[in-house]
Amino acid sequence: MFDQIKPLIDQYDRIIIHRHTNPDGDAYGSQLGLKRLLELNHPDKEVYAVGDVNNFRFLGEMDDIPDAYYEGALAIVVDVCVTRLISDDRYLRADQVLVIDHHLNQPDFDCIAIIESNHIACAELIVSVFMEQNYAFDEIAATRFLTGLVTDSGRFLYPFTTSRSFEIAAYLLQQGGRLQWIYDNLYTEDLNFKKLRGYFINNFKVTPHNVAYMMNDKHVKEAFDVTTFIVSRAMVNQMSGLRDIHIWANFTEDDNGEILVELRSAKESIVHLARKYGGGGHALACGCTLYSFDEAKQLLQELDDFAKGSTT
Ligand SMILES: [Mn+2]
Repeated sequence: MFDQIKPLIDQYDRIIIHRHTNPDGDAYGSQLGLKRLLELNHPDKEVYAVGDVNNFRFLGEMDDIPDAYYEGALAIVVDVCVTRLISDDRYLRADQVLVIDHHLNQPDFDCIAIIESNHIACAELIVSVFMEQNYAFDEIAATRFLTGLVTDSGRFLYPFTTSRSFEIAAYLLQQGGRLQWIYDNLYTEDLNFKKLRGYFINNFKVTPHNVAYMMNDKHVKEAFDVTTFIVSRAMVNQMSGLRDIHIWANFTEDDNGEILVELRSAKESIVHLARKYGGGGHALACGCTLYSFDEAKQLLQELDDFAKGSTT
C-alpha cells in the first residue's frame, strides 16, 4: 500500500520536510531520520528540514531556506496533519504535499496522506514504509528514528506498544542506532527541571471522581526558567501511574494568555473531549488549546463527569 511513495519521491529533485511545532522526540526524530534516509538513498536530490527548535536539536540542525525553494518541490509533513499545528506554513507553497502521520486526525489541506494511528510513533510508521521499499539505513538515520520510537512509546511503556515496535527497534539497532547515546541526551536532567517535577508532584489536585489535574499560570514557567512546552507536555505524566486515577490533565497558560491542555487516560479514549474543544490527538493522549481558565474548569468538569460515568 506504500507503493505510491517511491514514484512520488522520484518525481522531485527537491524535498522539504516539515513537522509539528513544539517538536517532541518523535517529530524531530521522524523529520531528521527521513531527511537522512532520503539523502542516503537519493544522493542526487536536495533534502531540507525546517521548523522551530528546542532541546531535541541534539539530533541535528534545521535548515534555513528561502521561499523560492518551495517552487516545484515536494513537501513531506510528518507526525502531524492539521494546518495550525504544522511548523513553518511554507509547505503550502510546494508543488505537492505528502503527509505521514499516526494521529487520529484528518488533514485539513490538499495532500496525499498516509495516516495509520495504530503505530505508537510516527517514526515506527515511516521506518515500516521505507523498509518495505528496501531503502538503506545508516547509523544516523537509525538513531534519529529510534529516538522517535523510544520517546513516543515512553521507552515501550505506553499502550499501543506492539511486537512491531520491538521489531522496528531491533531493526534500527541492527542498522547502528545508538540507544545509549539517545538516553544520555534524553535523561540527563537540569536542576530546574528536577525541581519542577517536585513542584508538580507536590501540587497537583484531584477532582471528586479522581481526575488528577494541574492549572499552571505563567509564573510557573518563569519560576523554574523553562518553556511553556516543558510545563505542559513534559510534566503531564508526573500525574500518571497512580492507582485509581485513570485520567489526568495539565492546563498551562501560554505567553499569549491561551491555555495549552494536555489530556491523558490510562484506559478509555478521551479524544472526543479534546475534539469538542477544538483539539485532537490520540485516544489516550490528546490535547487542545483554550482561551481562559474558566474554559479550563468547564473541560475539567466534563472530564470529571466522564470519569464518574466510567467508574466501575
Ligand atoms: Mn508522534
